[in-house]
Amino acid sequence: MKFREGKDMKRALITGITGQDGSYLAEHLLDLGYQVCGLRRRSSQLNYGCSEHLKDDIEFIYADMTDMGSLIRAIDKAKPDEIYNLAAQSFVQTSWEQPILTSQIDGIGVSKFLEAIRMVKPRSRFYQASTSEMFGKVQETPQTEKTPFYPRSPYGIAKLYGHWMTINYRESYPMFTCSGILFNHESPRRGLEFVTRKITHTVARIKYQQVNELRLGNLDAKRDWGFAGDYVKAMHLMLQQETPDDYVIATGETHTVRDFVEQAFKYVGLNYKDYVVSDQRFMRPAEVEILLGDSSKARKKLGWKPEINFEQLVCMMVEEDLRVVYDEVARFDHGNKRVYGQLSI
Ligand code: NAP
Ligand code: G4F
Repeated sequence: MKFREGKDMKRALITGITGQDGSYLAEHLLDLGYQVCGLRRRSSQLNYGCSEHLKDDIEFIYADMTDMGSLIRAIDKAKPDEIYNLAAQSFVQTSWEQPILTSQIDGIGVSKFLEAIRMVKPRSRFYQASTSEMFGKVQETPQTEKTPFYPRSPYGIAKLYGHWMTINYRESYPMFTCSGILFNHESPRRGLEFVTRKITHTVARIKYQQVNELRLGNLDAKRDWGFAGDYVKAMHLMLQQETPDDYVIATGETHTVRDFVEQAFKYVGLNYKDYVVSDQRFMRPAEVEILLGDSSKARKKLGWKPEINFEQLVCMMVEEDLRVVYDEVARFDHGNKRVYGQLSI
């Protein structure tokens, strides 16, 4: 399929289109008949990331969240009815190593984007990818839209700034700006450094005897894990309402990292205790111990609910990684064995 043209088609601009959520959202909007433009940054390798399979259906525009001129030009070129800001330095651990870059992309970048929209196309509707990480050291459980924030990482703090700027713009100007406070959501497209994908990918490598251990940090941390494909539908629904608002998106179930590990190993008939090794390198300077979301507001007002549960999510991810690793093994069997070493992420 080629990039769609048509006068009456709705136009969407997605930042972070090469990432996990950007790819699922692009698929969803294309299915709904949107023209989709995606913002991507220049890198030494041609990078479509998770949206590689959609590259002929999307109009890509080069821009960077830290470069306001490029954002202005991107909005002018895309002329979007809806804008989804998913771009971020999204890995919490890295935010301690690169706190300033994280603030510039995830915090100030949102300001730049909102200003650019106000200047170029103030009538377009705006979605900001806020996060349960803003609850941090949780002040109540479960967390709702009214729970006070207490971020515990440079990432959470930068995101909280972007969250409040999004609210401030709709309170200051006649702009339609929404924030989705999304709890952890995963998929086979999740980056390999995030704990769920690290687990399922390593389980597959253990199954195919490429490695013999899985090094992890805090196994007691609890997360409310859902499926990314379900969560992007909520983003779209938020921008179809009469008035802009903020919504918690979550499953309402929480599980420890240990639960995830146990389930993933069980799926391939192994006992996690024989393979998991505790490694200080993966402990956080300040941990978010528990996240559990109450998405009643979204369920009532948006009519949204998750379709995939925890067990289905783990199965989906392990199954896909078994396929991925099988292909890797088949491809590299004749040559370079280094690809099978223990990942250091
Ligand atoms: P992801 O896979 O890490 O994708 C992040 C995207 O942001 C990538 O496309 C990346 O492009 C882009 N990006 C990074 N820095 C940029 C910059 N300076 N300028 C332009 N683009 C930049 O993240 P995700 O899991 O899809 O998450 C999407 C959004 O939701 C993020 O804002 C994240 O913080 C937020 N969020 C995620 C979750 C979750 O559980 N997944 C929960 C709550 C909120 P490159 O490919 O070039 O690196
Ligand atoms: O998978 P994680 O790295 O995700 P985290 O930190 O919860 O952040 C994700 O969800 C947020 C929403 O709440 C998003 F905003 C954010 O962008 C990202 O998508 O870690 C989950 C938990 C943590 O408690 C961590 O300490 O797993 C624990 N963990 C234990 N061992 C590990 C490891 N995490 C990673 N990445 N690697 C480990 O080896």
